Amino acid sequence: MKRVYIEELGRHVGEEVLLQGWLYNKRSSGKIRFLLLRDGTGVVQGVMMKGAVPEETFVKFDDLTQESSFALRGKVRKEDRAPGGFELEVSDVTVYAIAKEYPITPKDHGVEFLADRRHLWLRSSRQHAIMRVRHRIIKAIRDFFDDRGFTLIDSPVLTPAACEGTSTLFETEYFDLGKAYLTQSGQLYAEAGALAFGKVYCFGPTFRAEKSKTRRHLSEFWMVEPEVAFADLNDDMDLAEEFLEYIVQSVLKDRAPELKALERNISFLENVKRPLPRISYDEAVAILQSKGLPFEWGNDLGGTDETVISEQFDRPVMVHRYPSQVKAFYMKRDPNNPKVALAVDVLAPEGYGEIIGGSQREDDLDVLLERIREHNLPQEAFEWYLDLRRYGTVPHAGFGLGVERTVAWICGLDHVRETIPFPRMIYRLTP
Ligand code: NSS
Repeated sequence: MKRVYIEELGRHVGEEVLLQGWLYNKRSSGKIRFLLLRDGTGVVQGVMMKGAVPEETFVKFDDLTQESSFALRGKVRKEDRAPGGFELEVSDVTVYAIAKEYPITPKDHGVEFLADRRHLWLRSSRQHAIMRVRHRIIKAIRDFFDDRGFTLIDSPVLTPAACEGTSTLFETEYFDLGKAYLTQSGQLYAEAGALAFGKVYCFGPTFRAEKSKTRRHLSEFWMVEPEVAFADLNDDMDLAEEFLEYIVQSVLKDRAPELKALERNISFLENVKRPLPRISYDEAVAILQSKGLPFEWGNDLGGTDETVISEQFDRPVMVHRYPSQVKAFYMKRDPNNPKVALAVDVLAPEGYGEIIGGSQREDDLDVLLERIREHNLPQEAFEWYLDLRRYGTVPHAGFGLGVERTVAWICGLDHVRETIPFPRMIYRLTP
């Protein structure tokens, strides 16, 4: 007999099939028993009628507890009233393992209770919907760059130096070579890649020893970082807006049922079309001050500031040219105003905050050396990076998109902890 998945049932109407999975729920009414089986692709109800199946099959209903593993054989029937549109007329039940009393019941649990049981929580339909959106976002990310001639150049996780400031570095002993750090960003290596291959991206886990307990911060998160040679800040913003449009439209096209299950209001997502608004940091400051916030030029935008700015727009907004004093050492200063860096942050609407950070890079050897000194970074560790300016330096630019913040925004979640299978945060390392 053919083993099929629930999502394929539409192609097997009238056929006898085998479904394998876990008990999602069960109910009975009179002489009818319903077994709800989930198999990771959906949930379907198996229907057994007393007398229509052998008695020993019929009583297996009583043994099955929530999350017990079992198989159903039976005929697929179209049934508009059933969840998913199909049901199974059961002819046989095979029990694999009866589950002990399952800790996650349909009643409401606290989020810490669920987070401690993340390995089981992932089985819930809500987590299922989120992970399927996450997967689709990641596929869109890869497709976008692969289809546009970018080469994937993965950067190392163990690195000899900081990329995004020294205050959030995780460190470890590295044999006889001293300290190694978990990468905060693959950018510096992506720059080497761009000067070798023209257009590249790296995509992997990145680490920040963030002391902040906000709904936007993880200590381990996934970041995709394109880097392009012969590109300036405007090219970078063009790429970022095309990229965001592509991601959001791909999810809208292929994950509508999941967004519906998450009760996501998709009107904001439907607006994510080019061109995205671009405002300078100076204009952002003016917005904040006009709203009565005591914001002073020169500070970085905080979470609340980002929320207030993004609320002025119906789609993501790009804020460019930040004061260089709050930005990383590698960013090029604006030749027309050296107080600001050629940087851009993209803020998601509805208060989701920064999802992309990028910039045009400093391509002049002497200026870069000066920045490394100003930031008190160890020059030896950056010699290889400085070589990129010694040998055929060119204007180049790139950005990093955080996957988890993007998932939170697209799914409409109020915390990044649900956007990654096993979140790592200041107060959570398990499961
Ligand atoms: O620090 S970033 O703003 N920029 C970089 O790391 C650059 N080196 C990227 C580049 O130009 N190649 O981080 C980029 C994005 C940011 O917009 C967030 O979406 C995400 O990475 N990010 C985070 N997500 C979750 N948790 C934390 N702690 C976090 N930090 C950054």
